[in-house]
Amino acid sequence: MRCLAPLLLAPALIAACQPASSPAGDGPVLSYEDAFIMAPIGGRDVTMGGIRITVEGGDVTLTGARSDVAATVETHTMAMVNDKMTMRPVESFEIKDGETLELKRGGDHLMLFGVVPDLAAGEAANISFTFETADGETLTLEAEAEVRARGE
Ligand SMILES: [Cu+2]
Repeated sequence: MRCLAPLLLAPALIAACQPASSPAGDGPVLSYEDAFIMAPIGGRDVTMGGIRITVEGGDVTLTGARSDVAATVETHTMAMVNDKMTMRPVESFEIKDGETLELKRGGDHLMLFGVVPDLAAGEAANISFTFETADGETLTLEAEAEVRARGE
């Protein structure tokens, strides 16, 4: 948790810790937009979500995600199998310096399992992403996701 030290020394630096970044400003800096989770339909406890994550200042690898509203969050990709689009879990996604990883419906996406039963459109939910930098450091990105209804 590299944000803690400067945060304790100088409260003014709190802003520098959001989004996740190295304290000294060197190393990769992550930002995000359009984080969402689809409201589960028909009482199901499985749904998908998405986000756009951009990195500046170095390559990172997205190695995991979790949320308070789901038991587990997986990263999935889509692939053609026997002429059918199917999805499968992937261990990680690499994001090159200056590039944006887009997780969305119909492409690479987030899959949430064991979703809390009362999650409804219009609510907000957290998604916490874990990254590894090229020199083996761990970064986290705390995203606030909008819960969306089908068709939005
Ligand atoms: Cu999936």
